[in-house]
Amino acid sequence: MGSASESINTEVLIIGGGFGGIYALHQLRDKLGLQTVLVEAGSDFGGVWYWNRYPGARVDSEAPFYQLSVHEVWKDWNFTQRFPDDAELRRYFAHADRVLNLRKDAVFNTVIEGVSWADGRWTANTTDGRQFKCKYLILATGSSYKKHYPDFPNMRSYKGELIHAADMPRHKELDFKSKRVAVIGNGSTGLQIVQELAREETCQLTSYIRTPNIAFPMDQRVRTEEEENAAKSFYEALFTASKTCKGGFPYNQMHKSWAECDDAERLARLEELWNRGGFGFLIGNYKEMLLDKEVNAFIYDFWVRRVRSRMRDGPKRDIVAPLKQAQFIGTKRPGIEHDYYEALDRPNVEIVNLLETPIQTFTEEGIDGRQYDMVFLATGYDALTGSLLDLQIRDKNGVLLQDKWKKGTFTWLGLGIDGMPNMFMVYSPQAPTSLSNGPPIIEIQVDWIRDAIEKMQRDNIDNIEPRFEAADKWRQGIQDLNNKTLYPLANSWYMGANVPGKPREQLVYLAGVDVYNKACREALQDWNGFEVTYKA
Ligand code: NA7
Repeated sequence: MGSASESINTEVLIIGGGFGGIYALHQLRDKLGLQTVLVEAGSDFGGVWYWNRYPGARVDSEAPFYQLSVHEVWKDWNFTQRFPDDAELRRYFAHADRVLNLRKDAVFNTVIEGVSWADGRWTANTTDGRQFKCKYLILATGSSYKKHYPDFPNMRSYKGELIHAADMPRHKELDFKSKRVAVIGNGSTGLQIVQELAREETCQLTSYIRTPNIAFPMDQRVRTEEEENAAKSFYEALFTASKTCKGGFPYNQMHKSWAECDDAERLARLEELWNRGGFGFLIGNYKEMLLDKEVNAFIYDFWVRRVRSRMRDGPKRDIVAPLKQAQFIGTKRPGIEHDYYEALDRPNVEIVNLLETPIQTFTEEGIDGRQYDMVFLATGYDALTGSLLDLQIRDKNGVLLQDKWKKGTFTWLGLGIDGMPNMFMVYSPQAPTSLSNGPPIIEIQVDWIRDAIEKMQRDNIDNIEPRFEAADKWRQGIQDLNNKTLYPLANSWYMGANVPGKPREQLVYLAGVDVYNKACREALQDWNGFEVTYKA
């Protein structure tokens, strides 16, 4: 649907076609019966899985928890790997689209730029001159949409293939045989690219590393159809547990504190978590890990010994797994790896330690005198807030969001912004978002939005709008809790520290999915923190 120069009126406009957008479309259209339109910049659904097609791309959150809890969707869908790859996730989105009949209300290849509110309606302009008008606006623009391109000198003079990992060519296969490839960055993305490309022995790979990734083992394995079908009997319990625990995954909890255990018990528990693989090592670990430097050092020591035992090349080992702890484990987003450390160890892989030799300049042929056929920028995103600011959205007084948030991010419950009536965010800053599991936290937020709109309609309410005082308090609560943890000590994107000029603040709600859900639900009871306007 949709063609140039038209203006589309709808009750609900959703921006973004990832998990947040499709779940919101399903809930608001199919459960509330509202006229709903979803716009998406890409040519299909999938969100990050539409854009991320780099070699080795794979989700770090495991099946079966990384999916929507919508029965019609999960009953006939089986993931084939514990950590599905990008192509399988796109097939999942296509399945959800078919089952829920989503596409008929979606407009693809549509980038919104310029959003404003007047006379009780939002207007969203597209970059190609179209217009959407709505009463309820839902921003499901994702945490990792706006790509971060560091300002490396002369980068644009490079004549080879310069590819941000989220911008892989979609219509041609890249051939890595006998190619000289540089990968800059080793967050989750750089790790996966290096891990994958290192397998191609004729590919000469150079990994540029500034902060080593403290990655945890994946323990990847095939999920058979029998296993999936057997697990389906318990899916609902698992989905519910994901929403009622702290971390968004139904992992076992550590029932003893660090102080209650001796070293032998601590090591045994670490070993157990390590061997199971996945985020359990972070989420099911001692909570003191992210609170106490000594506990963190103990766990780092456990980590570094395991990782070093997998590498033979001494200098490489000292760069990626130094015996002397240089960062607190878990305070930057850990990668989840399969054979990353073995990959780095291979003779076709070289590491440039950017702490010792930072990039001086790109040239036409490569970087600092080295020649490359391809350079991957695995340099991340202007995470959590970048995609919202890019909308060029103004509040009811005409103030741009970037001006409102110049000194810091202010939301009420991570769901709304003062001065922006009937506007709701999904997978947003100041919610558990990146320290949780995507689908359950998205469902918690969208279910809230659905219930809020239903209550508005039932109670004859025209507009709800967060109060700034509530947002200010919400932000302060997040920063206060953050200051009791080790998170502020890392230059992470959780802290907004990866993008020059971005305010340094904790962007993720840290108290847990369970507490977050409770706070949101309480506010819904009496509209606490909202200005409410009833219909005349
Ligand atoms: P991340 O996690 O932001 O990682 C970006 C990487 O790029 C990281 O290693 C950075 O090093 C490096 N980087 C960024 N800017 C520079 C400059 N200027 N110089 C050198 N190195 C740089 O992004 P990902 O795409 O890996 O992951 C994003 C999320 O997607 C991930 O967390 C999951 O949620 C999925 P640094 O650590 O800043 O020293």
